[in-house]
Amino acid sequence: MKIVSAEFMTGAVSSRQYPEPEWSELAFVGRSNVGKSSLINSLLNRKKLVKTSQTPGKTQEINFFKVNGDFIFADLPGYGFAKVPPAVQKRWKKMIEEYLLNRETLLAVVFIIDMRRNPSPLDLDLKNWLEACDVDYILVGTKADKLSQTELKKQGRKLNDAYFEGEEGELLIYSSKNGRGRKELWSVITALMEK
Ligand SMILES: Nc1nc2c(ncn2[C@@H]2O[C@H](COP(=O)(O)OP(=O)(O)OP(=O)(O)O)[C@@H](O)[C@H]2O)c(=O)[nH]1
Ligand SMILES: [Mg+2]
Repeated sequence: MKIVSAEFMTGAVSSRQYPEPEWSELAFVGRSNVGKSSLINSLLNRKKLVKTSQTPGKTQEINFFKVNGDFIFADLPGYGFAKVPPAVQKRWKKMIEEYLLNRETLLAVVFIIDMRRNPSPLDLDLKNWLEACDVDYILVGTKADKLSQTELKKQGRKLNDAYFEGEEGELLIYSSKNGRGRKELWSVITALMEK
């Protein structure tokens, strides 16, 4: 996909603040600090369109970006960061669920996990929840640049087993640092958009 334009639209904490439902939308979801905002920047070839941070819990609202004047990327706050007070965690969870359940223009979720981490209960909960609610998702394992080829193979197998055992589906390996998987992810996204 050639990126002609990418711009920030608005941030929202409740559905009243979402942009008008006029364009197809993809949402980027995953644990706090997993690399959601970096992945959006990498897909859009922008270094700083979306703020990234080494401090988990940076993205605290849903941020909407218009791409090529034609569709929307929504960057969701990360879940599961232990240092966020329980009340805030609860509010975020509500915010994410409200969005995923009600956003009528949502095409699919880009569900991001860390290639280096073993399958976590929180992530598997999200997977089951997405499936129960009938939300389509693409599972992406990011930060692949931090592993050797051998380790990647092993982790890839482990994660695929945990997430897709006996089912259709495959983890897409990604790195926002070196662009690995970018082409593959775009082709999955464009196929979804043309459906
Ligand atoms: N090496 C490497 N580092 C990455 C990659 N993706 C993200 N990072 C780093 O991971 C940290 C977190 O990245 P963010 O993109 O801010 O993560 P996030 O999921 O948006 O975080 P929250 O908004 O806090 O939930 C930053 O220090 C990034 O530079 C990657 O593919 N490779
Ligand atoms: Mg972020």
